[in-house]
Order: sequence, then C-alpha cells, then structure tokens
Amino acid sequence: MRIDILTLFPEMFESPLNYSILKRAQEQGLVAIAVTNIRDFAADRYRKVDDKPYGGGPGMVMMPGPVFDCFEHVAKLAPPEGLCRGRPALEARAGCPRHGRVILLTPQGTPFNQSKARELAQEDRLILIAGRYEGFDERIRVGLNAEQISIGDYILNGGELAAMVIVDAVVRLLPGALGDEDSAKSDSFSVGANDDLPLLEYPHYTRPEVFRGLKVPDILLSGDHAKIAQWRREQSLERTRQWRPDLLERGDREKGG
Ligand code: 6GU
Repeated sequence: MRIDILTLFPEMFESPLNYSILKRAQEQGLVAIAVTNIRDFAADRYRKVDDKPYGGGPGMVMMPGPVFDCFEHVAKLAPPEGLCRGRPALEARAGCPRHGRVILLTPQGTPFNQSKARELAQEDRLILIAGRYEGFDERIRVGLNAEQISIGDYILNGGELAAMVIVDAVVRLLPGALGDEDSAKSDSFSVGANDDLPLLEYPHYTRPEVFRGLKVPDILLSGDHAKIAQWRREQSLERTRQWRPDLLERGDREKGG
C-alpha cells in the first residue's frame, strides 16, 4: 500500500510514523508513506495557501489552487514497485484509478471507526489531505471527488493528528504488520471469533503474581484453558456492559434485534 499525506505541516509527521509497528511496516515494504507540503505548490512568492472567505466571516480558507496542484503532483507518483504484491484482485482491477481513494480530514466527515479502518486497509493507495484554518474551499472536495472523514465529535486545530490516527489504525491491519497475527483479532472493537459483537478487551496480567498486594486472578494461573477462555469472555461482556453499553445495543441492532 502507498499512503500520501498532503499537509501544511509535514514536520508534524516525522516522529509518529517512525516508531514501532509503523516503522517496521515501512521497513518491511508493507506500506510506503509519503508526506508532501501543500505550501510547496503555492503559486506566488509569498507561498500563500489560504485566503479570506467570500461572503465575509472569521478565519481563513485553504485555497483550491495549491491543494489541486499538490494533489496532481502526488497522484502521478506510482505506488512503489512490489507494494501491490500479494493482492492479485486489486492489481487486476480494471480501470482502477492510479491514485486510489482521496480523503479530506475534517470534523464534517463520516466518523472513523474500526470497520472504516478495515475497509481502507484493502486499498492499494490512499491520499489523505489535512486541512488547517477554517476549512477547505468547497471546490477541493467537489473537484477531487473526495470523501471526508472525522475522528470524533470534537474540534482539532487541523487534520494532521486525524491523519496520523487513520494511518496508525490502517497500517496495523495490513497482513504481516503485527508480529503476532492473532493480536489484532482479540483487540477491542474487532470482530470476535464466534459472533459479530464488538466487545471491550478482557483484563490482562503479567508478572509479578502479586504486585503491591494485588493478586493475579487464580483462574489465570490454573492452566485450565477452557475455563480461562470462558472467564475472559465473561470479563469482556461485563466490562462492555459497564463501560460501553452502547456497543451492546449497537450489536443488537446490527443483528436486527
Ligand atoms: Cl479530521 N479535523 C479536525 N480539524 N478536527 C477534527 C477532526 C478532523 N476529526 C475530529 N475533529
């Protein structure tokens, strides 16, 4: 997969993309992530990328010119050799646009969730465009035929952090990105083995057996794997009921209950 990020603040991406699983996924060639500065595509010598809104009002709006020019530059760059390997269905897809999906990060967007992450992880290529100021000139969304994603109902200063969240959630789903293939499966919000109900994770313990007077539950030391699995399942359900009852209701609805 190739991910392009278009932003006015490319430096913000330097450290988040270069640790742990994201770093390893890039080194392994599972994903190539390229960050491009929209300001490099400004037309004037002041490198202007924003302007006052027509009709008046506060704040500044991102101009369409630099974003379009930056997009057109980036869209021409082919995915690096080999990054589509192992995905014959996608490689063969007739008329597949070279640039893949175009996503504007904005609080007006569709809320991001695990199922959207799974969907995006199927793509060969993503182009994420992070906005600053009051927002994008509307012709950016329309002209680039972009979808819009938000990461939640609160306002960030720009789309950069949202782009990082999406990259993190998507890349860890690429086959081979996690050391242990199973560890993505039992994570909160993933689909369970036997049903489609999203549950919170059961509690985890590691050594020592007693820490400051707090003991690891006996059952986890029992060696009875069937009992342990059952206990974990109950814990997941109980925690979900207590902390995120909305997930259970949503699960019921999705099952038609
Ligand atoms: Cl994608 N952008 C901004 N500026 N704020 C947000 C967001 C995005 N998602 C939630 N809040």
